[in-house]
Amino acid sequence: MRLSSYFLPTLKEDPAEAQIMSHRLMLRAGMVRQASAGIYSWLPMGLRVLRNVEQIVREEQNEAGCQEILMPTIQSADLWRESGRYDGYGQEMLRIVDRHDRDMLYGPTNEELITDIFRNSVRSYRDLPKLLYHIQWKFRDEVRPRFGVMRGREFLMKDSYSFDLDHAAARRSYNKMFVAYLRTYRRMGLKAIPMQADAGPIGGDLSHEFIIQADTGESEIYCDTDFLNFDTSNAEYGDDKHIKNIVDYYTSLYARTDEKHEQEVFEREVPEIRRYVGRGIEVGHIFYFGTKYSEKMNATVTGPDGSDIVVEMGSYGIGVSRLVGAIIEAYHDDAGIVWPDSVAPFAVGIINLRSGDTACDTACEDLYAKIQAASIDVLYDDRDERAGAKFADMDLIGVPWQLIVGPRGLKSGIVEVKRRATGEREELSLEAALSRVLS
Ligand code: 5CA
Repeated sequence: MRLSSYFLPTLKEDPAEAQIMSHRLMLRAGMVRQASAGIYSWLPMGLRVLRNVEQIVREEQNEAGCQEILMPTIQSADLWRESGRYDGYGQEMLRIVDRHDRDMLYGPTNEELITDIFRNSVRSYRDLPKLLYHIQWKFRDEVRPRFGVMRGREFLMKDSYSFDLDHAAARRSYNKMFVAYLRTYRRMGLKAIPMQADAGPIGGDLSHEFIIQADTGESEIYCDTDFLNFDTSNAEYGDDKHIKNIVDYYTSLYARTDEKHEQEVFEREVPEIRRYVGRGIEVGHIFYFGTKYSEKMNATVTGPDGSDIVVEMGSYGIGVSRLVGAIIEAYHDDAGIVWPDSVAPFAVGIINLRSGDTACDTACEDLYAKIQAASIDVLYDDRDERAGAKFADMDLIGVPWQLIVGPRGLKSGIVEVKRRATGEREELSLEAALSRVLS
């Protein structure tokens, strides 16, 4: 992509309405624009990152044996009346009446709809277990939408649903998703700590939130400091026992959100110097709620002896759009965003220090063509701008590798390669610079 024709409306000044860094940077880097309170349009740069995050989530769900579907955003109120949640959900639900006077709603979550799909299509215990997910926009009319995409009203969520024959099998599905979550966040360069959490309006008695420690986070957290530095590199799949061991390990230390916090247990289990009380961002939430929906909605399968068995369910959410903000909270510096390679909107940026100069233009065009030919996303700053402005913009948008091409270096066949994360610079030949960013 050539920056001269790219739709990238960056801002020089910090927007007044943004209270936290990720929100400021998303606006300044031209990633999103607010459409109305808590509702955002994603511009090209923002959408690239959103899609990258979404793709990691998708790959890890697929790897866990979860199958992708796509349910609509608009649902019928009747299903929610069956589960008993239509009235209970309160003002957070956006209720809509269609032209035939039918009550509809913009889905805040999909337990009812997926249970309906299941009960109409699955008959036998032999078809279990089933794990299904979709990545779809949700709407929750939050009282206080804030911090940009962190607490939006419309937001992108990955939600999975498991169907099992009994409690033990449902627990296996829960454990598998637990490991999938550790792997998913790891790929984004994040440490998301699983914490015992309240199940709220989704229900059930077993639930974990995955939380990234951040002073600007909205969740109040209490945990063992050993957890803040934990390493999830051994969170891998294996047989059921192996997976259970991993879950046991990552839940062995005290880690709870405020609703589940018990000061007395905290003090008993965690030595004083290791007691962390702070804040975090909830990037995922998983629930086991057994037969809460399947019983009311009559989702049963025929068991081995011919009797009807009410299926056991769980649901598993990841805040895809929130993650974009959360990653920026974790990865930024004074100059702007510092994208981890796995989610970066472009892998490489080329800065032409003197657009219009034949040697610079030729070298940049050559690098640009070769990087594109290697199927690597590259952003070429070919604008007629001052070098300082180009450096500032490339740092602001956080592209991980920068190739800086100027007339002086080119005289001796050299370009500069800068790593955004460390600020390290190397002077290399064009060939060596290419192989550095392509490797
Ligand atoms: N049905 C269940 C799991 S599939 C569910 O809805 N869970 S949830 O309510 O915890 O939401 C899942 C995730 O969506 C949360 O962990 C959070 O990361 C994200 N999320 C929730 N509300 C918002 C919001 N208002 N703005 C942005 N992300 C949100």
